[in-house]
Amino acid sequence: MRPTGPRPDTAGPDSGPEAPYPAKLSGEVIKGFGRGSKELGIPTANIPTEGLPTFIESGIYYGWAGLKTQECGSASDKEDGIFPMVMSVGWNPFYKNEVRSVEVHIIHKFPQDFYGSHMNLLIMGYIRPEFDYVSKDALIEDINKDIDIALKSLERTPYADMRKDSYLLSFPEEN
Ligand code: ADP
Ligand code: RBF
Ligand code: MG
Repeated sequence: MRPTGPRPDTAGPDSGPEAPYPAKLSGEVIKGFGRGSKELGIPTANIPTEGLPTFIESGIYYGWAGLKTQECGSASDKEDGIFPMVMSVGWNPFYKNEVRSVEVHIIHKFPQDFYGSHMNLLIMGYIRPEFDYVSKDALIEDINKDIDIALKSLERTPYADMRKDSYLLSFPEEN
């Protein structure tokens, strides 16, 4: 169960990410459990667990995500396809999953789904381990706090600067 008490406002050192972060991960968005993360207001783009660096243990992470704007439908002039994200890696103890999953909630409102899109991730730091919860509301409350922590953490200059990393918008060649 999640320990009680207040949570910090940011995660990781203010001076900038320390090894092994920033860590790169990419994959194609696949169908998840269809459990309705969306209905909770927290859709998660799932990617295959293959290719996950071995040092990424189960837990909650934050960072930057890069998508093709024409595929996620966010092609306004201001938007370049790079968004803040929170990522859950593990077994979802609250749901007692039998397979490990990697799911990314992108902190942005999209007009359409983007299953099949290639997603590039720069994992900037670790927030917390996975917990079991007394209720769905308690889980949602913690996810919303993860989102606040991610946004506040990414505002810090060394973290904000990495938004410009060309890796985020490098996509495989189309044939
Ligand atoms: P699934 O169980 O298939 O993963 P979800 O209910 O978690 O279904 O919804 C995830 C899908 O919603 C993603 O694959 C993506 O296409 C879409 N989506 C829309 N907005 C977002 C967002 N802000 N973050 C992540 N995925 C989103
Ligand atoms: N599931 C858990 O069982 N325990 C967790 O601590 C947990 N934390 C999460 C944190 C974030 C930022 C996200 C995006 C998901 C988390 N999940 C967790 C996964 C959640 O159960 C999953 O997205 C569900 O499918 C929501 O319906
Ligand atoms: Mg999902």
